[in-house]
Amino acid sequence: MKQLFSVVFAGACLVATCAKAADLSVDLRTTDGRPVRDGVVTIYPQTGTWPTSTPRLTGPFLMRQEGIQFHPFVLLAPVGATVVFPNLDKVRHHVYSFSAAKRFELKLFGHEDTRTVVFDKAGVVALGCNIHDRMLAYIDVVDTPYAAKSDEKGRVELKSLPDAAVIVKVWHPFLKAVLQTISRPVSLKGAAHEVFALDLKDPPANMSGMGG
Ligand SMILES: [Cu+2]
Repeated sequence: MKQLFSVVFAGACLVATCAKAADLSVDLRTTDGRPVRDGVVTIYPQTGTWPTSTPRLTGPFLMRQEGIQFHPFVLLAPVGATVVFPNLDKVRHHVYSFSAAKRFELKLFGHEDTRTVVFDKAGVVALGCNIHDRMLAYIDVVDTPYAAKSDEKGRVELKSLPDAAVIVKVWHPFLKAVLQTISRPVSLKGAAHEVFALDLKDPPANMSGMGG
């Protein structure tokens, strides 16, 4: 979907719409008003593409294994990022993904051992471990420089965005929606604030918790 978007609208960003001036804060809530952490907000132009931009998401990008869990539960990374997978446990892990955006496996590796994987395609990569079924985490590989993850208060802050008509997308692994994503058009100018109510399904029963 994101790829299609880029191809269809591959073109110039009008200079007038690309002046950087807007700040956007987004609050992610459950339908009964509780804050939702680990949601990812991405911003795309309604028409055209962002000009060739400096990626704002800077590494290192780490998905560590500690306490028989992945940390963080959701990692945000730009297309092309090299993600490091350090094992801080005394047991071995066998990390894999069957997701279309990146299929890979890191065969058994042990304590204080590290592997790296390059994520070269946008999309969500669900991670598991062949040894420990309850280990679950996600890497959201994004193709926009304007992206951020919600904190424990459900808050996302994006500074110095272009003044432009944009699509604000929200992804959360447990969102009941196609591709676990909902979106809304927003006209950015100056300071803007948006609230999204997310209808979430329950996490898998055997999940070992959402590591920070
Ligand atoms: Cu494991």
